[in-house]
Amino acid sequence: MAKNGQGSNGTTTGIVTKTRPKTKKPSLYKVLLLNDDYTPMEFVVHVLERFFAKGREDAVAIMLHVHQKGVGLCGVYTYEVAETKVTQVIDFARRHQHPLQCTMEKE
Ligand code: TYC
Repeated sequence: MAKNGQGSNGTTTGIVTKTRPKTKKPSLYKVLLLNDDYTPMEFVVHVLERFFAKGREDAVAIMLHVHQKGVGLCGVYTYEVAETKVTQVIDFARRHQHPLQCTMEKE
């Protein structure tokens, strides 16, 4: 933004007072998969490929991590995207009668 005034010889003078626009970085949320004793390993791998765009190798590694440690990171997203992923995974598992659970937490 510039505050301009007329110079005596017809020129326009001004002070440049441009400020950066106010942008806020959105908070990010981790989407986590939880282990259970019943959901088949292959189903979990499929979920990671389908909803988290993981390749086969990454999907298998994440699934095994969850199987061994109890919880694992699927991805980091803005609030609404994370919430949608959690809902989609739980719905998909329910429809296939698996108890697979998915949750999100602020990063
Ligand atoms: N523990 C399951 C089994 O032995 C496999 C599994 C892995 C389940 C990851 C859920 O998020 C999960 N069949």
